[in-house]
Amino acid sequence: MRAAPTILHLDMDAFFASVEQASKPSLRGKAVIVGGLGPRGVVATASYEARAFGVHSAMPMAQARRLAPNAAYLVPRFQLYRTISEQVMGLLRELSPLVEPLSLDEAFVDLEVAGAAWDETSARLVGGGLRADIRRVTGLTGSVGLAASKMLAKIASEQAKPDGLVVIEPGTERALLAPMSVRTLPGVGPATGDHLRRAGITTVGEMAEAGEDELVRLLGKAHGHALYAMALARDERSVVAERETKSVSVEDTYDVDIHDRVRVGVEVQRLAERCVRRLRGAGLSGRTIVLKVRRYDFSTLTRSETLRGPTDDPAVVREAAARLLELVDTTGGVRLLGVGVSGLADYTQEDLFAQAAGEGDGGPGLGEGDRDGEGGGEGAGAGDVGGVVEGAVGERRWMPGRDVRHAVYGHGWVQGSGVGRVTVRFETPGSSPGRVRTFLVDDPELVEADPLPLVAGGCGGAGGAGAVGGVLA
Ligand code: TTP
Ligand code: MG
Ligand code: MG
Repeated sequence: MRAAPTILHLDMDAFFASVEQASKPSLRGKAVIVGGLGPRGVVATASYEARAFGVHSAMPMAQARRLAPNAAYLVPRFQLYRTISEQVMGLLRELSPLVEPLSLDEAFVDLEVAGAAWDETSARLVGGGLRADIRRVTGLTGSVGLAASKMLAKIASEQAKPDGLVVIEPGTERALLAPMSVRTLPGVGPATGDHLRRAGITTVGEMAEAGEDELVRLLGKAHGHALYAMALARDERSVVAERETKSVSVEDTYDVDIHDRVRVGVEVQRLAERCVRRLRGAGLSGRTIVLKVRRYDFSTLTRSETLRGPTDDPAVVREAAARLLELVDTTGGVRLLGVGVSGLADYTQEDLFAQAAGEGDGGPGLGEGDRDGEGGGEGAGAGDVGGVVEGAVGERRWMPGRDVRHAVYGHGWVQGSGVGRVTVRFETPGSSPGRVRTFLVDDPELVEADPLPLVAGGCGGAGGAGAVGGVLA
């Protein structure tokens, strides 16, 4: 392992929610929750203000609404997140050719390879400069971890959150890891974590003490060996520059073959959920769902199903995986299960509208989120957003959070809609918090618009459309 903390890990703070707060001045400092707003929707992320209520990623939206009823609930604007992600990744590539993106908001950078940093002092300078550049170019904050390995750099950025920088000095890694939960280590998921806990091992220090033989006995040869090295802070994985992702998949090997068909079904559902989380984390969707099953005798088979269009809907992937499982004989036991999605696509505007429309069907009752009259005086500025217009055939749907333009009032965003009305808050990234006005949903003066760049003069408009001028108050 190298002697200097020259592996950098960057992760943007509350990424989707921070973009929404930067776009919408009235939401700054407020609880903001981004995700699917339909009946089966889940939270993509929550602003730090919303996390104080216990809301977090992957939580069912209905539960979030109970915990934080006054938060702003918004649908994601992937196109804009992707544009900002590209700006951030561009800044990382200015530091080094070795940049390994892990998702839209996260990447490893090897600072040593291009001579950007060689010791702690130079690494700190680069990390601090990067954070300043990210703020200047995107208006957002990201947290930076610096260490001598990928594992520790990622732990460091987690410790730095939000809006910070942490360096783990080489030589201090083991002492730092010792009291941490085994779940901190890459490769220790809930199942392995439970397994270790039943053996009385809950911290990394206890893992190291247990010794390699014991871990191999508990977890199998490959896994036990690898995790023992991680527990000793030995992580030699190098930063691998971006490759084109062909598929996203997750799999689990079971220490004891699973015979119970119900349990196999539950595991497949769990893997489908995890796979979708990873897919969404990378800002992707995909058309082909793949199920992989390795049986007790090591025979391995895959079954796949191709959908009409790309999806990143956990329910759709779960259902497809369940159908595929029906095609597989699992008597005799299962050693490994995997769920993958291939045929990857970037989100397109069309997908999002299709998704939004789908979420409206059978969604919140008519009138939810309706707000009569103007709500400009309300402190939180984030009251009853949510709700989808479900009026007459052909009526337009206005999803909370989407950009709109009004012929008279300019650029704004949909705050809520229902019973034939839509409320719009007129503000832009550079303006002060704006006023809310209510219109009929079919008001001809109101049209959908592209997002505006977060930073004046930036090139951040999504879809290459950029800013349409003349709306900055
Ligand atoms: P994260 O980096 O995991 O989370 P975050 O940036 O929102 O917050 P933190 O400050 O803790 O890093 O994920 C990046 C984005 O990916 C997140 O803003 C939304 C999306 N995402 C999902 O859509 N679903 C998920 O389950 C997770 C974890 C993230
Ligand atoms: Mg993040
Ligand atoms: Mg992340």
